[in-house]
Amino acid sequence: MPIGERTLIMGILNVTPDSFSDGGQFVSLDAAIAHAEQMISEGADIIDVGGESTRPGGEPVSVEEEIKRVVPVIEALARRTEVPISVDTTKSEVARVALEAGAAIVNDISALRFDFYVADAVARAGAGLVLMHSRGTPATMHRLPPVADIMHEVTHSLRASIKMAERRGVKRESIVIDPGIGFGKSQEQNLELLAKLDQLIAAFPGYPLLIGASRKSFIGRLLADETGAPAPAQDRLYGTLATITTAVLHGAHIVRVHDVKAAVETIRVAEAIRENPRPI
Ligand code: 9MG
Repeated sequence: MPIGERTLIMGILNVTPDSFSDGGQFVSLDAAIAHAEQMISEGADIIDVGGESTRPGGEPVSVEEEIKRVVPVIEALARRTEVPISVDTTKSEVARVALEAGAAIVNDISALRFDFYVADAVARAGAGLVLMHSRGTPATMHRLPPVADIMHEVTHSLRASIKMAERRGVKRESIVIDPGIGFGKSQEQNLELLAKLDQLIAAFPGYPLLIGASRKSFIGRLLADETGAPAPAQDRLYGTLATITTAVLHGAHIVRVHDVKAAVETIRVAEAIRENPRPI
């Protein structure tokens, strides 16, 4: 993939009945394929297929159920498109079957904490691996007390995950890191991570960085109405575009988004500003 030449876009395809911002919309195979094709036509570079909700409070699903949700979608997409498909899973059995079905990347929101055999499946397939920082599990992360120093926590934890991945045979150039915006972080810590992305990138030379802030709750809280009620997920697009601009200006390599067309346009403008030969 042309990592570093331009900011790549990972389009989100949730095939879950309960995802936080588009739950249930793309559960049928036809609807999922149509949505993926729409995102590809708008400029998605990767399609991320997830069969288990990772929203705060989300309940786990069985290996069998997750495979039943993601594999038919991955098989159908792999037949139709050259665009790389990633599978959003923390389970080695799901990763293995998804890679056989045509996925090229595993997006692990536990960064191997839940099941380090994910790394073996990735290494065997010569696939890519996204290591995302998180704390606890999706069911518990919103109840955890915040850590004192989030930059230290994310850096330390991702270093351990990278070491584990490489020890189990994943090539250094196949790994992407991700600070996991919204996963076991306080409101201030989500903002701090975004504001200090350049420091995070500098701490991991040679590892591309992915940011996923699309429609997340911290944006809803920033855009709360006069009663204090957070903005609903469908009203978080402009807030999301601010996070994409920030990510591009700080040098992120990949953004994970729901709204591909809006992200493409935002990235074009932000990159032009970043590449301006005459900075003010
Ligand atoms: C599955 N998923 C939900 N949020 C995510 C994020 O921020 N990054 C990655 N890599 N995956 C995510």
